[in-house]
Amino acid sequence: MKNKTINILKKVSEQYNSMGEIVDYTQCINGHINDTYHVKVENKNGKCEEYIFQRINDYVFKDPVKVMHNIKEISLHVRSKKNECDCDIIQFIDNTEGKNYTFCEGSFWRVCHYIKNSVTYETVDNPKVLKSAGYAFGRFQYLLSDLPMDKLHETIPNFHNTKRRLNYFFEVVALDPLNRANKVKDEIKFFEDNRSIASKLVDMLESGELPLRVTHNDTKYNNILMDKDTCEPLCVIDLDTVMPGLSTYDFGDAIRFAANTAQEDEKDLSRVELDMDKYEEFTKGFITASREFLSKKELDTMALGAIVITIELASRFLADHINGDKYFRIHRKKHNLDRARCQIKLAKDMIKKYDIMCNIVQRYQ
Ligand code: GN1
Ligand code: MG
Repeated sequence: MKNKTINILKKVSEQYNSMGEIVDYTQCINGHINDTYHVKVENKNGKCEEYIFQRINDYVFKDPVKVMHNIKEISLHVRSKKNECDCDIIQFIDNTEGKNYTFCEGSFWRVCHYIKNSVTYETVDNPKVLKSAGYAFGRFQYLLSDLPMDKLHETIPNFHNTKRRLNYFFEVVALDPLNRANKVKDEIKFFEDNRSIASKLVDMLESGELPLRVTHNDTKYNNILMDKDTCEPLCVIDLDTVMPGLSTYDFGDAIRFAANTAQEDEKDLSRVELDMDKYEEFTKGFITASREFLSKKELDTMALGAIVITIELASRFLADHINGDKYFRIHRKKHNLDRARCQIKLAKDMIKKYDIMCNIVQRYQ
């Protein structure tokens, strides 16, 4: 396996000008979709350089060229506003053909410099560091708020169409190809009970109460590279799903991940709840960065966004479990079921805390 991987990485590196010799690599395992490698290269002068090589998952992204087109548009737009950026966004290197991706051995690859002194976190220990993460994601939306939407492709159609996600979930339950739905009846009931809350934001979009904006759509805390020493955001990464979406979902997804007291796949559900200090710090940062350009309705639905996206992701994890784990990479048996249960527990806790969540958003408007 190791040999096969290194050979492919070498072939990819040959498509980049004077990249030098690969001397070492490690696989990064925190993403659920693409394959990511931290690669060390020795250049002609004997100096070590570090890169990130990523194979795009084409089961999930049916048209990687469109994904990379979007990323180019976004990078150009954000870079043209350099003076307004406190936090960078990831830039991929052009290959010898001048493209920001490379086709090699049947897959699409992309390469970027490894950002020195950067780190990503799966959980947050210190609530205070969340304010700057909130600011970074809010600012990201602000910077893209004047990028014409028709410049971007929809890389995964209906990605956060929660209504369709739930319809699909119930179709999978009905098909139950591996006889797994039978064993998760309580979990399925949760989606029956909460189907109407989960549909609310899509209804508001359809009725014109909420606008589409260019949004990130995958605002996990580990999609910001943080400075190892200062814990300040350095760079927003994972731009694959940047496309038209609801601002509220970006806020909500970040809360779902970063304000959970436990990790996304925690098995001990007694450890899973919404940490209100973390919630408040993130909210402070996000709303400060975005209140100028978001509508009152959008701000008023932020807390609901956290509930809706948590239910949505829970349904995606459980559908994938029932379907045989085809979409999200798993690292243990029943991993997607553990993830789904954790998100259900978190969503239930958010529903209990909904009024307090709304009050906090109100405070920073
Ligand atoms: C996936 O690959 P990663 O971990 O950045 C998924 C997100 C989910 C997330 C849950 C394209 O993101 O939608 O919220 O897992 N990305 C895609 O951790 O489906
Ligand atoms: Mg992602």
